[in-house]
Amino acid sequence: MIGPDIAGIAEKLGAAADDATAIPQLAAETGLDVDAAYAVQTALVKRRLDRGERLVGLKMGLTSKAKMAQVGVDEVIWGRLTDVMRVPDGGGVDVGDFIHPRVEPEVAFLLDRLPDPGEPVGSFTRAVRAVAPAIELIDSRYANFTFSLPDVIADNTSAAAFVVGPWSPVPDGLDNLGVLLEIDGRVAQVGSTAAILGDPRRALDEGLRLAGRHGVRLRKGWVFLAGAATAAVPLRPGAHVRATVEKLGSASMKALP
Ligand code: OOG
Ligand code: MG
Repeated sequence: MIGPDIAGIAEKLGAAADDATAIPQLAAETGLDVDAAYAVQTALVKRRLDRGERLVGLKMGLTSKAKMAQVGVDEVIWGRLTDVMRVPDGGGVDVGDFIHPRVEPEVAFLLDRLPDPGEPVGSFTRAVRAVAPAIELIDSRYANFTFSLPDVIADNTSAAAFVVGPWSPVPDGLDNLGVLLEIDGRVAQVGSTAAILGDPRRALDEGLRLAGRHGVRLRKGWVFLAGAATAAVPLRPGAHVRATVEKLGSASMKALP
């Protein structure tokens, strides 16, 4: 049997992102399963690397019930971050560069000494040098921000841009910190880091395990996004966005008018 056209699907998704134009879902029609979807993601990210982008991190998706419920997919997923996706703290994006961007509050880890493939994290403070509040801008390439599990995996888990706030040393507890997403100074989402797999440190175990299954090794110096604690909110032109995590401070960005 001839399998799905991995390169062709990656090209469609890449062009949709480049042109900021939504496409129909394609997993059902092309017979894409989860493994083939990660192969598409690899090809899609390679397309970026081939034009000079650098891998700078890994992001987890759907690590909270709020996110799973919002998109109707209930499996933890992971995707890749490149340097071009990074927006400086306080920086701006143009909504026109995206299809239907949403923002969500995240916790970022700065990776340090990681275990060998297949080994558990062991000491979190050895594996993670610092933590920071962060904002992820997600932008599904599928019409109506609607997708199946293999669809969203193939689409690099909707990754589009991210902002990392100031790094702090790892605090004693990360498992029950208040999380706030503000738009133009008004509270848009409230949550707790406990929503992230019970403790965001678990997201790193999951990331190592799930990415390791596909032969992907996390690297020292990479940024790791543990997944949003709350649902995501549409990003409108001119909006000022701030994500605050108790004890860690805030990350912010704005959308150009
Ligand atoms: C998929 C990406 C999910 C998160 O933090 O849960 C994600 C999506 O919601 O489009 O990044
Ligand atoms: Mg996210």
